[in-house]
Amino acid sequence: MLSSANVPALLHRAPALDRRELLTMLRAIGQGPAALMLAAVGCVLVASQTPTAPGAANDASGKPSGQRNMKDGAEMVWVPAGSFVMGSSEREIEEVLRREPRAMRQALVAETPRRTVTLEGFWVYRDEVTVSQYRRFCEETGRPMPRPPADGWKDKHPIVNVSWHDANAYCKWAGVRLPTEAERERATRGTDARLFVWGNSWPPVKLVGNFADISAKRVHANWTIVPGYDDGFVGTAPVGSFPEGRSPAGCNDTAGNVWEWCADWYDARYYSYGPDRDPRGPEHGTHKVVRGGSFSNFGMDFLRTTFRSRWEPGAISEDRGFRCAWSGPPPAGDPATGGGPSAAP
Ligand SMILES: [Ca+2]
Repeated sequence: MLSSANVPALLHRAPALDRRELLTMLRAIGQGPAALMLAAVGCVLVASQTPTAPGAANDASGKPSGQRNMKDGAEMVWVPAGSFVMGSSEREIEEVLRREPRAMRQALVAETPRRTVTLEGFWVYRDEVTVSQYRRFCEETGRPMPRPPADGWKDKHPIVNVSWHDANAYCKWAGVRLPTEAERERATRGTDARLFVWGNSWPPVKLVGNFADISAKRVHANWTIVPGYDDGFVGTAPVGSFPEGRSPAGCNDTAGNVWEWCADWYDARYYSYGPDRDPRGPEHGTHKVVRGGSFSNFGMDFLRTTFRSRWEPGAISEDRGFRCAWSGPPPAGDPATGGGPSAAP
């Protein structure tokens, strides 16, 4: 059974499901003609686009706790070099299946084996890329804005309906890159192997992100929601609306709001053979990794720090966007580099 996703996030469910299976399931669970139409919209593929925007120089803001990318104004946080626990053990997967019986074992086993991964230090955007930031990219490059979501564009909300190619082109324009899957998990999870970005409690005991909630159910009566949870947003929320849910690294909205594209190709078996140092995904693939869950998700399986999903790189959805990363110099005083050079490039 499908559990943790309402339309359109339902389309993120299960690597093994193709579009026809999803539509069949949608009919089976009675989401109705409107949902089918929305699902069809979510499935639209956009043509592949070759990134052409040149990389741009970054400049430092001088802030000791972070750095601003002057190209798009994004705040970045520094994640120091080191090791963290990535993925889940088989015992942890069994526990998730016990607590969330609607979860799919087939999807969760891709998180195994749990292992210790070591990364170089990196910068990562504190927030998801916003509509206003993406609009500026489009204006400067002549790229068309994506199709707007049902409730229209709102400047401080995350950009959506962007393909992996769109996200990658934005990153090149901004002089940065998409995070690897390992960086994305490290930026969310920290170094204490927590189950959720806010800790280990389920359901959340305070407002920690934008999920399928009581507010959404007032509009979408047939949605399943996080039990007893009301974040106040039906669709996307302005980025950074939930400081209580900020990750140990300092990133906002790493769980919920929108799914986020990662740089890596997806392989369900990758953890069993990928390197333990700076893994970058398989060399080839058909789907790109997406992470984090969205405003449409309600299950503990999807909203954990370790959950892996995927989508074709040309596909767009109203609940999928991205954030960027950067391999720039560390900030002054970074412990891993013994107080290295200033972050100013
Ligand atoms: Ca919500």
